Amino acid sequence: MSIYLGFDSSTQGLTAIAIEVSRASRHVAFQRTLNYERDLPRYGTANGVLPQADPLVATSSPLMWAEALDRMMGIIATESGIDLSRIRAISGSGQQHGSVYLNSSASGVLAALDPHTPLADQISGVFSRSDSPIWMDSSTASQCAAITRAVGGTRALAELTGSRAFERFTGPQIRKYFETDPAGYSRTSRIHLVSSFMASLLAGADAPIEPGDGSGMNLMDIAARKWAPRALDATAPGLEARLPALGPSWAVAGPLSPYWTGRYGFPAARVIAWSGDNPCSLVGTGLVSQGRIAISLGTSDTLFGFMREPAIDPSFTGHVFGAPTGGYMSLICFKNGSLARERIRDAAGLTWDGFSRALRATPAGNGGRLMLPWFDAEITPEVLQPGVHRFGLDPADGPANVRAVVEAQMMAMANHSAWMGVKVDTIYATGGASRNRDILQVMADVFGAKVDQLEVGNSACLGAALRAYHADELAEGHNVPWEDIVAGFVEPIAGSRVSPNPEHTEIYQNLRRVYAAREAEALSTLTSAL
Ligand code: XUL
Repeated sequence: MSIYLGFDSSTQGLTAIAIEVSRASRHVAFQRTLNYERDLPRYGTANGVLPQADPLVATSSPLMWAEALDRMMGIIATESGIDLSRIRAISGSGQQHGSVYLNSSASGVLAALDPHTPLADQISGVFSRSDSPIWMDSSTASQCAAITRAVGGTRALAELTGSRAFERFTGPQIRKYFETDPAGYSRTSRIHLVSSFMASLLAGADAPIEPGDGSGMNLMDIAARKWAPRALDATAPGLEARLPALGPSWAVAGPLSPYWTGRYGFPAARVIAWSGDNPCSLVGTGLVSQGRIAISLGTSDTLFGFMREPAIDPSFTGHVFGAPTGGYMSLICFKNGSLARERIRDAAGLTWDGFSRALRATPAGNGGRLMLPWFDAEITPEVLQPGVHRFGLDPADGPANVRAVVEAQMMAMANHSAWMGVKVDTIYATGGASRNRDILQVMADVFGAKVDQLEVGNSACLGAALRAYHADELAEGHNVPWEDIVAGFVEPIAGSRVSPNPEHTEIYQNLRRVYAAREAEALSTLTSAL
């Protein structure tokens, strides 16, 4: 029996999962979360974020992340009940885009940590900047504009790096640091992502950045999986020397350093490159082959899936990241998710059961009645001025509005993911609203695909543990197919499948074109009104 550890260093806390794999069985043997605000209060974060005067700025404490890792390793060693000697490999997932700034003392300090002194006490002097900008930061609009200009425009940057410039991406954050604190930037000899920083703590040496998380920086050539000199030059001087190497997602960063073996009795297990939370979730939801996508129906609705080739979203709203399985993944976010469904439900005075009954009582295609459900400013497509648009739809007709909002959401997701060039065969539905089979029926009909409900808890963390398993086998010379890696850990809920009705799918094929035209009209009116 072998044990693999997966961590998830997320915005609000650090989670660890241990999976056991043997010929006879595979299961999650241990799982624990430390919450930064509750369990590490001395850092003063709220939900893992440091207080700021400027609402656009969001930073956190890399020292806190390190202390959480130290605490969690101690918990695994003393409270998990697992046989430490069976641990073969460790990997992790980090909140994407966040960056950690280290001075020239860092590599020496990490390589010579004393097992008798807590980690945080030893590394407090290795940071050239004590806080880390994280993905919730949106204070870099001017840096995004400057980088875009220098690289030759939005399309050029998206084609080169997989995404247009986004405020939270690491490149614009680095440029802002260089512009606002040039002395701090020049004191910085290494810039890590959250993922590669955490892996470096475990290995006691610089861990590589892998293509999954590297593609959230606006710095990596998405096709070549190498640093893109044009993007580096557009960001800050001397940047390449400050970045760790790019390596494959299954790169071994080294054995667990003597700090961990000496302090807690861990074996010298392989430390595998950590990736971002979304790329790890791709594995943790079993999206390891083309034709499967996942749709999470939550506060926002998110669609993500595996792609063989690095296609680019022509509207530049979706992201393309490297997939930790090789190949690529898309990530497309639709802001008007649960909120829009709830607004319509409340306006019609319905319960969720009533909402379902309304879906069942109305015909597929809604007799051509349409809604653009932009209750809030929308990410995909980009809508800065919120507003709900109705076509042939009486706002007072509750059941028709229920069908219109769900059809709109599903058609928008199908239309705005077509650029992936993936023939969708199966959709894994997750998130709160995925429990509603009538919503899933509309999803199946619009996409013309089977929909399975997937119960995922900690998919990023589980994905990290599965990546450790895969990389360890690979290092031993066994290239285990990804399907076999995830089998038994990631399975849809038995009996949850919803199949598409071909007649309905045909109706939606036409209606999707009408929806796209209505959307384009509304967008051009909004743009000309600005
Ligand atoms: C993805 C993104 C978030 C973070 C934090 O682009 O910004 O999903 O990875 O979870």
